[in-house]
Amino acid sequence: ITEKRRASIEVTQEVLAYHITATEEEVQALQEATIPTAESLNILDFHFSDVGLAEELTTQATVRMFLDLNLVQDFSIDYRNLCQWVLSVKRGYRNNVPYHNWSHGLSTAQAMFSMLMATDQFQAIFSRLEILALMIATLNHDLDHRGVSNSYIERSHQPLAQLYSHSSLENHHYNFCLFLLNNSGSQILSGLSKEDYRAVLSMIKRAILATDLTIHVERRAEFFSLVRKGRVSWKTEKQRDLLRSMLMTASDLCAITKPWPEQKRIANLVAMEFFAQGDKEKEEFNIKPIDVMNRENSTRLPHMQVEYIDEICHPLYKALSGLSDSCSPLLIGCEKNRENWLRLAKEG
Ligand code: 5BB
Ligand code: ZN
Repeated sequence: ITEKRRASIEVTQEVLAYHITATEEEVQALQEATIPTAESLNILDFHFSDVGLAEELTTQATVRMFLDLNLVQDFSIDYRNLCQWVLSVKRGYRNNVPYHNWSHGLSTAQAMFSMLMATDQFQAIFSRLEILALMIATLNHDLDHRGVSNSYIERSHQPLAQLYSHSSLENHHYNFCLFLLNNSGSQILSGLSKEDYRAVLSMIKRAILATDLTIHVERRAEFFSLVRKGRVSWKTEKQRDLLRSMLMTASDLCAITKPWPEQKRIANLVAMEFFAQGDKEKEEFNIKPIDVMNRENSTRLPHMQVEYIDEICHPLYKALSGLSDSCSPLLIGCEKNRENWLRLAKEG
């Protein structure tokens, strides 16, 4: 290892730890706060939105999910470490990114929480360790997102693209997640046996990598066919891994299931992020961006949302509802939004 390389690793780690570590006052405030109930935070509701939720309540809501799923008790999670870890995860998201920010991390974890709490079914299928993995994975799945796609990262020859041949971003989100779990004062997994620790990390990694939409589209057919057959036992690790992956994407894409005003608001944030990438592509590579990222196509947004629903969202929520009735509000929300986007697309 060269001196230059050592300097780079050492400085980078120090600076990152500095930026993601919450102040003592922040940690203490969260640790001493009376955490509101799930009902009062509305986190059991599939229609949850963090609009108008005070910043402190977003971290408190996260702590509430870990408490109500009994994760703090079952895995002897040190409460102070949990508070510092949650504050670090929040800091790990970039707030200058319109869509892939802390709000999206929180809403993805909340969607997972509401699915797990809506029925005994998932909690009967999954072990305690799997539930822990799913909650950590959803909350962390887009850490340090820069608002650009894997394809952009590859084409701009960023260091991240040289490290991984595919899913560059998702690999980075997982690495960032691992960094936070190991950071001094936020080691929420220190109560686990060596064996459980290795198992939970491996599940978190697979769950975060599963949020790459390209991977989802490759794997979903197997899930759809299992659900169609019915009466799956979910006993084999392969089946369980597939179900965990599908629940990750269902949580990730939950914006499409929200009440219309919220869906419209979030779609506009996604469009802002896509168009900003398109602008950068025009400027840096002097190319015409793909349709979804080309600002000149902004009037086609309703049409693109209908396509997005038909190709990606609807099949997934349909299959999930087939598996568990408790997920049908997600499907209904998605269908209502399709009608609204279709109406706008026709109005032109
Ligand atoms: C999605 C996959 N992508 C590589 C090409 C475009 N498609 S799409 O045709 O299904 C599409 C999805 C087109 C437009 C879209 O939004 C226009 C505002 C969307 C879309 N995607 N709409 C949404 O409301 C949401 Br939420 C999403 C998911 C965004 C996360 C995907 C990030 C991957 C980076 C490219
Ligand atoms: Zn996401």
